[in-house]
Amino acid sequence: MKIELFPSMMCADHGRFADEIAALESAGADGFHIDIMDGRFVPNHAMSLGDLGYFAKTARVPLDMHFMIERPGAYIDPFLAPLRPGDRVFIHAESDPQCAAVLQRIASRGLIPGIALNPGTSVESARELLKIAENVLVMTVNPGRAGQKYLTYVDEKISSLLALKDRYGFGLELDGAISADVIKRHAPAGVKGFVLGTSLLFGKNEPYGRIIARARELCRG
Ligand code: S6P
Ligand code: MG
Repeated sequence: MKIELFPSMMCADHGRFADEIAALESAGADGFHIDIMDGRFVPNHAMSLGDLGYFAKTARVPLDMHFMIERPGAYIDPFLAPLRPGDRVFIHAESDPQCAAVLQRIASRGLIPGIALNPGTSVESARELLKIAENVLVMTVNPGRAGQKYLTYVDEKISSLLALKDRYGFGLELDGAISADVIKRHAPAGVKGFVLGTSLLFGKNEPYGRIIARARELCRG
């Protein structure tokens, strides 16, 4: 199975987005992971609506939008407006009492609806949403910051989701402290997408192309 690799652009050089986009696209990135935070759902802010507009205009690959905001049903619309058909949108299952309706609204705009699950959120509590989400983003760190440690207790949830993915028809993506070892363990089991941040891709003094090619190699062995 071909894996999909999404550089997390909150970890990129914010003063050189044009160069970063060009370098990562020619390195073979499958899309750009854009973290939107509201300072309430998580105690931090990451990328802005302006950044998102720039990526939507400039990137040739899909955007992989991760909304860590409270009540996306009330606040997400201005962020959906600049997106292109086929861009992927994740809202957190914990963030809105009407997640199903928000996912439906996302899909009605030609965007790909997905749910994100915090490390402390069970599969059971989000079971119905699995039927309408096309992708599930499993947080392997508590959301809000880059550079944290991988939470190994989430592995059990990843296994449970892998067992359900064909029945409900969703793809699995992991976000948080994704290293070569994490890809090597989870890709052969059926995890398709990986968000690459400081653990594997950024700040390594090595060309992005070489790192991305090596990550793909891990799954061929
Ligand atoms: C975290 C955010 C993530 C991070 C990513 C960074 O709240 O959702 O997308 O940007 O985890 O990667 P790393 O390797 O620094 O953890
Ligand atoms: Mg993220």
